[in-house]
Amino acid sequence: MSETIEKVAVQTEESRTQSRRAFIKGGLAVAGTVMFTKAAEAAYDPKTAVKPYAGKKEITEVLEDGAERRMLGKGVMSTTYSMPSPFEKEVRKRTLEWLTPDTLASISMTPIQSMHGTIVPNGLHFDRYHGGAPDIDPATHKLVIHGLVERPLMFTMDDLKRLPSVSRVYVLECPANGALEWKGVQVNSVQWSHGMMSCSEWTGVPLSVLLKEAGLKPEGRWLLPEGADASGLIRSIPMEIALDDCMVAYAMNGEALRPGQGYPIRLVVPGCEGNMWVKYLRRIKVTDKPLHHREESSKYSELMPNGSIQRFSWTMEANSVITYPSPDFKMSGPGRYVAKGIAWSGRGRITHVDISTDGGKNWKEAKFTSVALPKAWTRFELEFDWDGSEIFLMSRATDETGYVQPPMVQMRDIIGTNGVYHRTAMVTWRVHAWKSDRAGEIENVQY
Ligand SMILES: Nc1nc2c(c(=O)[nH]1)N[C@H]1C(S)=C(S)[C@@H](COP(=O)(O)O)O[C@H]1N2
Ligand SMILES: [Mo]
Repeated sequence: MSETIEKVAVQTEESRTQSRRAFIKGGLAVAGTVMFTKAAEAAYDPKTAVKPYAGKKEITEVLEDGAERRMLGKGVMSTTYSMPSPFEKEVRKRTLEWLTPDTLASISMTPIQSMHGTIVPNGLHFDRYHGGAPDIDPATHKLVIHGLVERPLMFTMDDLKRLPSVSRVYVLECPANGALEWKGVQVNSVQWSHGMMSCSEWTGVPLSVLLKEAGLKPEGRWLLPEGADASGLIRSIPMEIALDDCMVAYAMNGEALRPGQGYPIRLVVPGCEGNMWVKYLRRIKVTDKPLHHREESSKYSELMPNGSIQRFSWTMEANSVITYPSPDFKMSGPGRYVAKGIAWSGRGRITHVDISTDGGKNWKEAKFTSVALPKAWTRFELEFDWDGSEIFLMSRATDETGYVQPPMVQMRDIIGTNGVYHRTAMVTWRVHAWKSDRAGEIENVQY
Protein backbone atom coordinates (compact mmCIF):
# COMPACT_ATOMS: atom_id res chain seq x y z
CA MET A 1 0.00 0.00 0.00
CA SER A 2 2.73 2.47 1.00
CA GLU A 3 4.52 1.73 -2.25
CA THR A 4 1.40 2.61 -4.18
CA ILE A 5 0.99 5.88 -2.33
CA GLU A 6 4.62 6.76 -3.04
CA LYS A 7 4.17 6.04 -6.70
CA VAL A 8 1.12 8.25 -6.82
CA ALA A 9 2.96 10.97 -4.94
CA VAL A 10 5.74 10.96 -7.56
CA GLN A 11 3.20 11.52 -10.25
CA THR A 12 2.00 14.50 -8.25
CA GLU A 13 5.33 16.29 -8.56
CA GLU A 14 5.06 15.86 -12.28
CA SER A 15 1.53 17.08 -12.67
CA ARG A 16 2.11 20.03 -10.28
CA THR A 17 -1.57 20.85 -10.48
CA GLN A 18 -2.69 19.51 -7.15
CA SER A 19 -1.38 19.73 -3.66
CA ARG A 20 0.47 16.64 -2.46
CA ARG A 21 -2.05 16.15 0.29
CA ALA A 22 -5.04 16.24 -2.00
CA PHE A 23 -3.38 13.78 -4.30
CA ILE A 24 -2.50 11.30 -1.61
CA LYS A 25 -6.09 11.49 -0.49
CA GLY A 26 -7.18 10.73 -4.05
CA GLY A 27 -4.36 8.22 -4.29
CA LEU A 28 -6.03 5.98 -1.76
CA ALA A 29 -8.94 5.61 -4.11
CA VAL A 30 -6.54 5.06 -7.00
CA ALA A 31 -4.54 2.54 -4.94
CA GLY A 32 -7.23 -0.10 -5.37
CA THR A 33 -7.05 0.23 -9.13
CA VAL A 34 -3.25 0.05 -9.16
CA MET A 35 -3.35 -3.08 -7.04
CA PHE A 36 -5.90 -4.74 -9.31
CA THR A 37 -3.80 -3.92 -12.38
CA LYS A 38 -0.74 -5.44 -10.73
CA ALA A 39 -2.62 -8.58 -9.83
CA ALA A 40 -3.73 -8.97 -13.44
CA GLU A 41 -0.15 -8.40 -14.65
CA ALA A 42 1.28 -10.89 -12.22
CA ALA A 43 -1.28 -13.46 -13.29
CA TYR A 44 -0.31 -13.16 -16.92
CA ASP A 45 2.43 -15.63 -17.74
CA PRO A 46 3.51 -15.42 -21.40
CA LYS A 47 4.84 -18.97 -21.22
CA THR A 48 1.44 -20.49 -20.55
CA ALA A 49 -0.92 -17.80 -21.86
CA VAL A 50 -3.04 -18.18 -24.97
CA LYS A 51 -0.88 -17.48 -28.03
CA PRO A 52 -2.89 -16.09 -30.92
CA TYR A 53 -1.39 -16.95 -34.30
CA ALA A 54 0.50 -13.98 -35.70
CA GLY A 55 1.89 -14.79 -39.13
CA LYS A 56 3.58 -11.81 -40.86
CA LYS A 57 1.44 -12.06 -44.01
CA GLU A 58 -1.85 -12.12 -42.10
CA ILE A 59 -0.87 -9.13 -40.03
CA THR A 60 -0.04 -7.12 -43.16
CA GLU A 61 -3.40 -8.07 -44.65
CA VAL A 62 -5.30 -7.10 -41.53
CA LEU A 63 -3.56 -3.75 -41.41
CA GLU A 64 -4.70 -2.81 -44.93
CA ASP A 65 -7.44 -0.17 -44.82
CA GLY A 66 -10.85 -1.79 -44.66
CA ALA A 67 -14.11 -0.43 -46.10
CA GLU A 68 -14.90 1.46 -42.88
CA ARG A 69 -11.59 3.29 -43.14
CA ARG A 70 -12.45 4.53 -46.64
CA MET A 71 -15.91 5.95 -46.01
CA LEU A 72 -17.61 8.18 -43.50
CA GLY A 73 -19.54 6.69 -40.63
CA LYS A 74 -22.93 7.70 -39.23
CA GLY A 75 -23.29 11.27 -37.98
CA VAL A 76 -23.99 12.26 -34.41
CA MET A 77 -27.48 11.15 -33.41
CA SER A 78 -27.95 13.82 -30.83
CA THR A 79 -31.66 13.34 -30.25
CA THR A 80 -31.84 9.60 -29.67
CA TYR A 81 -31.07 7.28 -26.78
CA SER A 82 -27.96 5.36 -27.91
CA MET A 83 -28.36 1.65 -28.43
CA PRO A 84 -25.65 -1.06 -28.37
CA SER A 85 -23.90 -2.13 -31.57
CA PRO A 86 -26.16 -4.26 -33.82
CA PHE A 87 -23.54 -6.99 -33.41
CA GLU A 88 -24.51 -7.26 -29.75
CA LYS A 89 -28.14 -8.10 -30.40
CA GLU A 90 -27.87 -11.53 -28.75
CA VAL A 91 -27.14 -9.82 -25.45
CA ARG A 92 -30.72 -9.44 -24.32
CA LYS A 93 -33.23 -10.41 -21.68
CA ARG A 94 -35.00 -13.68 -22.31
CA THR A 95 -38.08 -15.46 -20.98
CA LEU A 96 -38.83 -19.15 -20.68
CA GLU A 97 -42.20 -19.40 -22.40
CA TRP A 98 -43.18 -22.58 -20.57
CA LEU A 99 -42.49 -21.09 -17.15
CA THR A 100 -45.65 -19.00 -16.74
CA PRO A 101 -49.09 -19.11 -18.41
CA ASP A 102 -49.02 -15.43 -19.42
CA THR A 103 -46.66 -12.45 -19.65
CA LEU A 104 -48.45 -10.40 -16.95
CA ALA A 105 -47.28 -12.55 -14.06
CA SER A 106 -43.95 -13.60 -15.46
CA ILE A 107 -40.23 -13.01 -15.48
CA SER A 108 -37.48 -12.15 -17.94
CA MET A 109 -33.89 -12.91 -17.12
CA THR A 110 -30.62 -11.01 -17.29
CA PRO A 111 -27.98 -12.44 -19.67
CA ILE A 112 -25.50 -13.08 -16.89
CA GLN A 113 -23.20 -14.94 -19.33
CA SER A 114 -22.58 -11.69 -21.24
CA MET A 115 -22.17 -9.35 -18.30
CA HIS A 116 -18.87 -7.71 -17.39
CA GLY A 117 -18.00 -5.89 -14.21
CA THR A 118 -20.55 -5.36 -11.49
CA ILE A 119 -23.28 -3.17 -13.02
CA VAL A 120 -26.07 -4.49 -15.21
CA PRO A 121 -27.16 -1.90 -17.80
CA ASN A 122 -30.76 -0.81 -17.35
CA GLY A 123 -31.90 -2.33 -20.63
CA LEU A 124 -30.77 -5.77 -19.39
CA HIS A 125 -32.23 -5.68 -15.86
CA PHE A 126 -34.53 -8.68 -15.37
CA ASP A 127 -38.29 -8.01 -15.03
CA ARG A 128 -40.57 -9.70 -12.56
CA TYR A 129 -44.22 -8.68 -12.76
CA HIS A 130 -47.23 -9.98 -10.85
CA GLY A 131 -49.80 -7.93 -12.76
CA GLY A 132 -48.00 -6.27 -15.65
CA ALA A 133 -45.94 -3.06 -15.68
CA PRO A 134 -48.03 0.14 -15.59
CA ASP A 135 -46.89 3.44 -17.16
CA ILE A 136 -47.13 5.89 -14.29
CA ASP A 137 -47.11 9.67 -14.76
CA PRO A 138 -44.62 11.12 -12.25
CA ALA A 139 -46.47 14.44 -12.31
CA THR A 140 -49.43 12.90 -10.53
CA HIS A 141 -47.78 10.04 -8.63
CA LYS A 142 -47.71 10.38 -4.83
CA LEU A 143 -46.16 8.47 -1.97
CA VAL A 144 -48.17 8.32 1.26
CA ILE A 145 -46.73 7.33 4.64
CA HIS A 146 -49.43 6.66 7.21
CA GLY A 147 -50.53 4.31 10.01
CA LEU A 148 -48.68 4.38 13.32
CA VAL A 149 -46.94 7.72 12.71
CA GLU A 150 -47.20 11.14 14.35
CA ARG A 151 -47.69 12.97 11.03
CA PRO A 152 -49.12 11.13 8.01
CA LEU A 153 -47.30 12.49 4.96
CA MET A 154 -47.82 12.73 1.24
CA PHE A 155 -44.88 13.28 -1.10
CA THR A 156 -44.90 14.29 -4.77
CA MET A 157 -41.91 13.32 -6.90
CA ASP A 158 -40.67 16.91 -6.58
CA ASP A 159 -40.88 16.65 -2.78
CA LEU A 160 -38.79 13.47 -2.83
CA LYS A 161 -36.11 15.06 -4.99
CA ARG A 162 -35.79 18.00 -2.58
CA LEU A 163 -34.76 15.58 0.16
CA PRO A 164 -31.22 14.26 0.81
CA SER A 165 -30.23 11.32 -1.40
CA VAL A 166 -27.77 8.44 -1.43
CA SER A 167 -26.36 6.35 -4.29
CA ARG A 168 -25.39 2.76 -3.51
CA VAL A 169 -24.61 -0.37 -5.47
CA TYR A 170 -26.82 -3.33 -4.55
CA VAL A 171 -27.78 -6.63 -6.10
CA LEU A 172 -31.50 -7.23 -6.58
CA GLU A 173 -32.23 -10.94 -6.58
CA CYS A 174 -35.54 -12.75 -6.79
CA PRO A 175 -35.46 -15.59 -4.24
CA ALA A 176 -36.71 -17.84 -7.04
CA ASN A 177 -33.33 -17.43 -8.76
CA GLY A 178 -32.15 -21.01 -9.32
CA ALA A 179 -35.53 -22.35 -8.22
CA LEU A 180 -35.91 -24.52 -11.29
CA GLU A 181 -33.14 -26.79 -10.15
CA TRP A 182 -34.08 -28.08 -6.69
CA LYS A 183 -34.73 -31.57 -7.97
CA GLY A 184 -32.11 -31.68 -10.68
CA VAL A 185 -30.69 -29.86 -13.68
CA GLN A 186 -33.28 -28.15 -15.90
CA VAL A 187 -31.50 -25.55 -17.96
CA ASN A 188 -28.22 -25.14 -19.73
CA SER A 189 -27.38 -21.45 -19.46
CA VAL A 190 -26.38 -19.21 -16.61
CA GLN A 191 -29.07 -16.84 -17.92
CA TRP A 192 -31.68 -19.39 -16.85
CA SER A 193 -29.93 -20.70 -13.77
CA HIS A 194 -28.95 -17.30 -12.30
CA GLY A 195 -30.61 -14.59 -14.44
CA MET A 196 -33.28 -13.58 -11.93
CA MET A 197 -30.94 -10.94 -10.58
CA SER A 198 -29.16 -7.74 -11.54
CA CYS A 199 -26.78 -5.38 -9.81
CA SER A 200 -27.22 -1.60 -10.09
CA GLU A 201 -26.34 1.68 -8.50
CA TRP A 202 -29.58 2.89 -6.92
CA THR A 203 -30.24 6.54 -6.05
CA GLY A 204 -32.98 7.74 -3.76
CA VAL A 205 -34.03 8.98 -0.34
CA PRO A 206 -33.06 6.85 2.67
CA LEU A 207 -36.25 5.35 4.07
CA SER A 208 -35.10 6.33 7.57
CA VAL A 209 -35.25 10.01 6.53
CA LEU A 210 -38.87 9.66 5.41
CA LEU A 211 -39.88 7.70 8.51
CA LYS A 212 -38.20 10.23 10.79
CA GLU A 213 -40.09 12.99 8.99
CA ALA A 214 -43.35 11.15 9.66
CA GLY A 215 -42.38 10.37 13.27
CA LEU A 216 -42.69 6.68 14.15
CA LYS A 217 -44.96 5.78 17.05
CA PRO A 218 -43.35 3.27 19.44
CA GLU A 219 -45.91 0.58 18.53
CA GLY A 220 -44.95 0.90 14.87
CA ARG A 221 -42.93 -2.28 14.34
CA TRP A 222 -43.77 -3.22 10.75
CA LEU A 223 -44.05 -1.55 7.36
CA LEU A 224 -46.54 -2.55 4.71
CA PRO A 225 -45.33 -1.01 1.45
CA GLU A 226 -47.74 -1.16 -1.49
CA GLY A 227 -47.29 -0.66 -5.23
CA ALA A 228 -49.63 1.23 -7.58
CA ASP A 229 -49.76 -1.66 -10.05
CA ALA A 230 -52.53 -4.27 -10.39
CA SER A 231 -50.76 -6.64 -7.99
CA GLY A 232 -50.00 -4.01 -5.35
CA LEU A 233 -47.55 -6.52 -3.98
CA ILE A 234 -47.98 -5.48 -0.34
CA ARG A 235 -45.18 -6.98 1.75
CA SER A 236 -44.51 -7.12 5.49
CA ILE A 237 -41.15 -5.59 6.39
CA PRO A 238 -39.88 -5.52 9.98
CA MET A 239 -38.74 -2.11 11.26
CA GLU A 240 -35.12 -3.21 11.85
CA ILE A 241 -34.70 -3.89 8.13
CA ALA A 242 -36.63 -0.75 7.14
CA LEU A 243 -34.45 1.54 9.26
CA ASP A 244 -31.18 -0.12 8.23
CA ASP A 245 -30.21 0.70 4.65
CA CYS A 246 -33.50 0.80 2.71
CA MET A 247 -34.26 3.61 0.32
CA VAL A 248 -37.03 4.95 -1.86
CA ALA A 249 -35.21 4.98 -5.18
CA TYR A 250 -36.09 7.08 -8.21
CA ALA A 251 -32.96 6.33 -10.23
CA MET A 252 -30.76 3.42 -11.24
CA ASN A 253 -27.39 3.58 -12.94
CA GLY A 254 -27.62 7.32 -13.44
CA GLU A 255 -31.09 7.63 -14.98
CA ALA A 256 -34.71 7.36 -13.92
CA LEU A 257 -35.93 3.85 -13.10
CA ARG A 258 -37.22 1.96 -16.12
CA PRO A 259 -40.99 1.27 -16.21
CA GLY A 260 -40.29 -2.42 -15.62
CA GLN A 261 -38.27 -1.56 -12.53
CA GLY A 262 -40.96 0.51 -10.82
CA TYR A 263 -40.91 3.98 -12.44
CA PRO A 264 -41.19 6.48 -10.89
CA ILE A 265 -40.21 5.05 -7.47
CA ARG A 266 -39.49 1.71 -5.85
CA LEU A 267 -38.35 0.44 -2.50
CA VAL A 268 -34.75 -0.80 -2.31
CA VAL A 269 -34.29 -3.39 0.45
CA PRO A 270 -30.57 -4.27 0.25
CA GLY A 271 -29.66 -7.91 0.79
CA CYS A 272 -33.29 -8.99 0.98
CA GLU A 273 -35.56 -10.96 -1.34
CA GLY A 274 -36.51 -9.14 -4.53
CA ASN A 275 -40.23 -9.33 -3.75
CA MET A 276 -39.71 -6.86 -0.87
CA TRP A 277 -38.37 -4.25 -3.31
CA VAL A 278 -41.90 -2.96 -3.98
CA LYS A 279 -42.16 -1.15 -7.31
CA TYR A 280 -44.46 1.77 -8.28
CA LEU A 281 -44.45 2.50 -4.55
CA ARG A 282 -47.57 4.46 -3.58
CA ARG A 283 -47.87 3.99 0.13
CA ILE A 284 -46.14 2.74 3.22
CA LYS A 285 -48.38 1.86 6.13
CA VAL A 286 -46.72 1.58 9.55
CA THR A 287 -48.36 -1.13 11.68
CA ASP A 288 -47.77 -3.17 14.81
CA LYS A 289 -47.95 -6.53 13.04
CA PRO A 290 -47.26 -8.12 9.67
CA LEU A 291 -50.03 -8.77 7.17
CA HIS A 292 -52.18 -11.79 7.81
CA HIS A 293 -50.92 -14.36 5.32
CA ARG A 294 -54.36 -14.40 3.67
CA GLU A 295 -53.97 -10.70 2.82
CA GLU A 296 -50.72 -11.23 0.96
CA SER A 297 -51.08 -10.83 -2.79
CA SER A 298 -48.31 -13.33 -3.38
CA LYS A 299 -46.75 -15.80 -0.97
CA TYR A 300 -43.02 -16.01 -0.56
CA SER A 301 -43.01 -18.68 2.11
CA GLU A 302 -41.02 -21.87 2.18
CA LEU A 303 -42.48 -25.36 2.39
CA MET A 304 -40.11 -27.37 4.56
CA PRO A 305 -39.46 -31.14 4.31
CA ASN A 306 -41.65 -31.86 7.39
CA GLY A 307 -44.62 -30.06 5.83
CA SER A 308 -44.32 -26.94 8.00
CA ILE A 309 -44.08 -23.53 6.40
CA GLN A 310 -41.37 -21.01 7.03
CA ARG A 311 -43.29 -17.79 6.69
CA PHE A 312 -40.45 -15.30 6.17
CA SER A 313 -36.91 -15.73 4.93
CA TRP A 314 -35.86 -12.21 4.06
CA THR A 315 -32.10 -12.29 3.63
CA MET A 316 -30.48 -13.71 0.51
CA GLU A 317 -27.56 -16.03 1.34
CA ALA A 318 -24.04 -15.88 -0.09
CA ASN A 319 -23.89 -17.23 -3.61
CA SER A 320 -21.51 -17.39 -6.56
CA VAL A 321 -21.32 -18.68 -10.10
CA ILE A 322 -18.66 -19.05 -12.77
CA THR A 323 -19.90 -17.11 -15.80
CA TYR A 324 -16.94 -18.00 -18.03
CA PRO A 325 -16.43 -20.75 -18.98
CA SER A 326 -20.11 -21.64 -18.57
CA PRO A 327 -22.65 -23.55 -20.71
CA ASP A 328 -23.02 -20.68 -23.22
CA PHE A 329 -19.37 -21.10 -24.20
CA LYS A 330 -17.19 -23.83 -25.64
CA MET A 331 -13.54 -24.47 -24.86
CA SER A 332 -11.28 -23.80 -27.85
CA GLY A 333 -8.68 -26.45 -27.11
CA PRO A 334 -6.39 -27.35 -24.22
CA GLY A 335 -4.32 -24.55 -22.68
CA ARG A 336 -4.54 -21.65 -20.29
CA TYR A 337 -7.97 -20.24 -19.32
CA VAL A 338 -9.23 -17.72 -16.83
CA ALA A 339 -12.32 -18.78 -14.87
CA LYS A 340 -14.39 -15.63 -14.22
CA GLY A 341 -17.45 -15.20 -12.10
CA ILE A 342 -19.68 -13.27 -9.74
CA ALA A 343 -20.17 -13.65 -6.00
CA TRP A 344 -22.68 -11.82 -3.78
CA SER A 345 -24.28 -12.02 -0.37
CA GLY A 346 -27.32 -10.41 1.20
CA ARG A 347 -25.53 -10.43 4.53
CA GLY A 348 -22.64 -8.14 3.61
CA ARG A 349 -19.31 -8.37 1.83
CA ILE A 350 -17.86 -11.38 0.09
CA THR A 351 -14.55 -12.21 1.80
CA HIS A 352 -13.32 -14.97 -0.46
CA VAL A 353 -14.20 -17.25 -3.32
CA ASP A 354 -12.67 -20.65 -4.00
CA ILE A 355 -12.67 -22.46 -7.31
CA SER A 356 -12.49 -26.17 -7.95
CA THR A 357 -11.82 -27.84 -11.29
CA ASP A 358 -12.38 -31.36 -9.98
CA GLY A 359 -15.95 -31.19 -8.74
CA GLY A 360 -15.14 -29.93 -5.25
CA LYS A 361 -12.29 -32.20 -4.16
CA ASN A 362 -9.58 -29.54 -4.30
CA TRP A 363 -10.00 -25.77 -4.02
CA LYS A 364 -7.91 -22.74 -4.92
CA GLU A 365 -8.64 -19.19 -3.83
CA ALA A 366 -9.67 -16.85 -6.63
CA LYS A 367 -8.70 -13.18 -6.66
CA PHE A 368 -11.15 -10.31 -6.75
CA THR A 369 -11.13 -8.15 -9.85
CA SER A 370 -13.60 -5.60 -8.51
CA VAL A 371 -14.11 -3.91 -5.16
CA ALA A 372 -16.02 -6.15 -2.74
CA LEU A 373 -18.97 -3.96 -1.78
CA PRO A 374 -21.54 -5.24 0.73
CA LYS A 375 -24.71 -6.78 -0.74
CA ALA A 376 -23.42 -6.26 -4.28
CA TRP A 377 -21.75 -8.25 -7.02
CA THR A 378 -18.06 -8.96 -6.54
CA ARG A 379 -16.03 -10.17 -9.49
CA PHE A 380 -13.47 -12.96 -9.15
CA GLU A 381 -11.04 -14.74 -11.45
CA LEU A 382 -8.64 -17.66 -11.38
CA GLU A 383 -6.23 -18.89 -14.04
CA PHE A 384 -6.17 -22.59 -14.72
CA ASP A 385 -4.56 -24.91 -17.26
CA TRP A 386 -6.88 -27.20 -19.11
CA ASP A 387 -5.18 -30.40 -20.25
CA GLY A 388 -8.17 -31.35 -22.37
CA SER A 389 -9.58 -33.93 -19.97
CA GLU A 390 -13.07 -33.87 -18.49
CA ILE A 391 -13.24 -31.39 -15.59
CA PHE A 392 -15.94 -30.12 -13.20
CA LEU A 393 -15.83 -26.39 -12.47
CA MET A 394 -17.34 -25.03 -9.26
CA SER A 395 -17.12 -21.82 -7.25
CA ARG A 396 -17.80 -21.37 -3.55
CA ALA A 397 -18.37 -18.00 -1.87
CA THR A 398 -17.75 -17.05 1.75
CA ASP A 399 -19.14 -13.83 3.20
CA GLU A 400 -18.09 -11.65 6.10
CA THR A 401 -20.41 -13.44 8.51
CA GLY A 402 -18.41 -16.64 7.86
CA TYR A 403 -21.25 -18.23 5.90
CA VAL A 404 -19.91 -20.66 3.30
CA GLN A 405 -21.96 -21.47 0.20
CA PRO A 406 -23.03 -25.13 0.56
CA PRO A 407 -22.97 -27.92 -2.02
CA MET A 408 -26.38 -28.85 -3.44
CA VAL A 409 -26.54 -32.20 -1.61
CA GLN A 410 -26.13 -30.45 1.73
CA MET A 411 -28.75 -27.84 0.92
CA ARG A 412 -31.19 -30.51 -0.22
CA ASP A 413 -30.63 -32.49 2.99
CA ILE A 414 -31.63 -29.52 5.09
CA ILE A 415 -34.32 -27.80 3.04
CA GLY A 416 -35.60 -30.73 0.98
CA THR A 417 -37.01 -30.26 -2.52
CA ASN A 418 -40.53 -29.03 -1.68
CA GLY A 419 -39.47 -25.42 -1.66
CA VAL A 420 -39.14 -22.96 -4.47
CA TYR A 421 -36.95 -20.23 -3.07
CA HIS A 422 -33.38 -19.65 -1.88
CA ARG A 423 -31.70 -22.38 -3.90
CA THR A 424 -28.32 -20.79 -3.37
CA ALA A 425 -26.09 -23.86 -3.40
CA MET A 426 -23.08 -24.23 -5.68
CA VAL A 427 -23.57 -25.21 -9.31
CA THR A 428 -21.22 -27.40 -11.34
CA TRP A 429 -20.15 -26.99 -14.95
CA ARG A 430 -18.94 -30.18 -16.59
CA VAL A 431 -16.37 -29.48 -19.31
CA HIS A 432 -16.41 -32.33 -21.81
CA ALA A 433 -13.03 -33.77 -22.79
CA TRP A 434 -11.39 -32.31 -25.88
CA LYS A 435 -11.15 -35.81 -27.35
CA SER A 436 -14.84 -36.70 -27.06
CA ASP A 437 -18.03 -36.35 -29.13
CA ARG A 438 -18.82 -33.16 -27.27
CA ALA A 439 -15.30 -31.70 -27.44
CA GLY A 440 -15.00 -28.80 -25.02
CA GLU A 441 -18.75 -28.34 -24.53
CA ILE A 442 -19.82 -27.10 -21.14
CA GLU A 443 -22.79 -28.66 -19.43
CA ASN A 444 -24.77 -27.80 -16.29
CA VAL A 445 -24.70 -30.89 -14.05
CA GLN A 446 -25.62 -31.41 -10.41
CA TYR A 447 -23.00 -32.85 -8.22
N1 LIG B 1 -45.39 -3.38 -7.31
C1 LIG B 1 -44.67 -4.49 -7.54
N2 LIG B 1 -43.48 -4.61 -6.95
C2 LIG B 1 -42.73 -5.71 -7.16
C3 LIG B 1 -43.20 -6.78 -7.97
C4 LIG B 1 -44.45 -6.59 -8.63
O1 LIG B 1 -44.94 -7.44 -9.38
N3 LIG B 1 -45.17 -5.44 -8.38
N4 LIG B 1 -42.42 -7.91 -8.12
C5 LIG B 1 -41.46 -8.17 -7.03
C6 LIG B 1 -40.54 -9.27 -7.25
S1 LIG B 1 -41.09 -10.82 -6.89
C7 LIG B 1 -39.23 -9.06 -7.59
S2 LIG B 1 -38.14 -10.34 -7.71
C8 LIG B 1 -38.73 -7.71 -7.90
C9 LIG B 1 -38.21 -7.69 -9.31
O2 LIG B 1 -37.76 -6.41 -9.67
P1 LIG B 1 -37.52 -6.05 -11.19
O3 LIG B 1 -38.76 -6.36 -11.97
O4 LIG B 1 -37.12 -4.62 -11.20
O5 LIG B 1 -36.39 -6.92 -11.65
O6 LIG B 1 -39.73 -6.70 -7.74
C10 LIG B 1 -40.65 -6.92 -6.71
N5 LIG B 1 -41.51 -5.79 -6.56
MO1 LIG C 1 -39.35 -12.34 -7.09
